[in-house]
Amino acid sequence: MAVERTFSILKPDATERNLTGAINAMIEKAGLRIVAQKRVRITKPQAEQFYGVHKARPFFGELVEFMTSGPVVVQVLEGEGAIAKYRDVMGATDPSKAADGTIRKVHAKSIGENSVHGSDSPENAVIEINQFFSGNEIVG
Ligand code: FUP
Repeated sequence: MAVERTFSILKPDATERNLTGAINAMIEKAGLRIVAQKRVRITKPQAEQFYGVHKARPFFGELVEFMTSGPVVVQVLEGEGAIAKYRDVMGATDPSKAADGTIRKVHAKSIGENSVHGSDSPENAVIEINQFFSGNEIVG
């Protein structure tokens, strides 16, 4: 399987509960390498752009409000099949449906405050990484 990069966000509910290290340990234990990472505040326009695909959904306003409510940690993860692998490590969007041992099962509070984001395709991984990182910030 090819070495890939995927984009990750540790969301405000995770940073608020001081879970950056605990979640990073789960990421690294799964064999993914954190090749870029920074703690930032996402602006409203950035959140609206990032989640543009969900613009018409009833939860869009709440989602943007939540993602701008506190610090996040944006990351680039690298590894074999990193995109699918990180989706497995994250678990289902709704933590009550997430498999045991996944980040969302262990840490997420609800379907909205679900601790982590991970890209869902190679195309979106490139778009999302480029929204938050310049090339020289990624060190593999
Ligand atoms: P995921 O790829 O697992 O992050 O899930 P989606 O792309 O379907 O949804 C993106 C975010 O929208 C979720 F992380 C949380 C939010 N969301 C809700 O708040 N309610 C929903 O019913 C679905 C998604």
